Amino acid sequence: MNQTTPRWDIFCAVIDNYGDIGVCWRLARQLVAEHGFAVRLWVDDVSRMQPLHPEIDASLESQIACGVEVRRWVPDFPEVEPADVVIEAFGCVLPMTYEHAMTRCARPPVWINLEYLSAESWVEMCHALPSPHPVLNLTKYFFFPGFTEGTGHLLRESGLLEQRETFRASSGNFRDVLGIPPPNPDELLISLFCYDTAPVDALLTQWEQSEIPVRCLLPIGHRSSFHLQREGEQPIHLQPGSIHQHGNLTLHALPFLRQEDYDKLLWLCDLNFVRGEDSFVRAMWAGKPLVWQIYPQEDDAHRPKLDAFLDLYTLTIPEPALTAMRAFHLGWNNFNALSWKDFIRHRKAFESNAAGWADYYYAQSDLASKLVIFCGNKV
Ligand code: TRH
Repeated sequence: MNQTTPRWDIFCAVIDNYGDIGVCWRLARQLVAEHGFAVRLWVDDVSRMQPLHPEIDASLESQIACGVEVRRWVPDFPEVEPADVVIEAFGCVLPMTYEHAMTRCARPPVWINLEYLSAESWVEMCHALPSPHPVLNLTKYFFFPGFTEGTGHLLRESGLLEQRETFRASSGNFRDVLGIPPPNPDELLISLFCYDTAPVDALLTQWEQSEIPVRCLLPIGHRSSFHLQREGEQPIHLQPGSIHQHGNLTLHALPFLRQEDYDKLLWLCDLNFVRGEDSFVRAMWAGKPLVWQIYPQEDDAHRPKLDAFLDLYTLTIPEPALTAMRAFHLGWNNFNALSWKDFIRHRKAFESNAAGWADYYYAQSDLASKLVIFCGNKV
């Protein structure tokens, strides 16, 4: 690393779950690996990173992982020299001491607020807008991930789809490690990652009665165990490693996988149920049909965001598959009833849509590259 290596600081306050740190950790690694930058990742809850990257030692104040300097973001923030580019992820508030240090720099850092992903049309209008600090002589820029040219695009490592295809050509070892039997063209392999609010029991019941057998892979390590509730029956407790079989459903409870292995799980499956932001985008890159559970907000504030995505995602799906895709998403997000049968009969249309979707967005530049160009023009 020489004197001229660009230095970036990424600040991540973990609100809940894994999405905030999942995105920041992915971006930090990419900036190091593909752009050769010196990146410090400041995280208030380092332990939340550990399931994504098990080599992380949550007890350390500072450590290097994949070339990224991972620092605990403590309330009593140390005096440090600000980087050339400062990213506050998802509107987290920077330490006051750090903001003041930014004002003392000979050339103030480029300050970015990296926002959440949305397909809504207003994103294009707000992307890259400056926001002058009310008191200090600093300007912050909004950077929105998104799907259209006027946004910051999607997070994606270079060569990802080539890696995906290489993995698909020989995934036997990965299957063995997870205890998944060899591929069976007569069954559907499905991964399931969702919030507790999803109608999981209704779905599992429908899978038990499904015409096509379903093998469901459920990473549950993020909870201590998973309770399967059957009407009139005692709850079934699943631990990572346990297999439950009922009717046409076989359910494999898996541990929480490291981020790279979660990608492989998505690449392996015929259909992926994903949630939030990062797993959602990763499922897009898998090029297989996905079902998204959006992060629920009060007063159904998430509904327009869901609708905006569905409008875009179903653009090239012909009727009646389009209506079925929309209806199933609304059901999975608790806006109406869920019908697996009505959904899965359009599998072929969903498959070609998902493959085309991944290829289309793969041809765009990725979020990290757009961010680097944007900040490079400001430095
Ligand atoms: O965990 P999430 O629900 O995170 C959410 C969303 O980002 C939401 O928009 C945000 O407001 C909220 O956090 C604060 O879902 P998400 O975004 O999919 O993040 C999960 C991360 O966990 C992602 O990086 C993939 C990773 N993961 C693994 O690495 N291994 C696993 O086994 C699984 C299931 C997930």
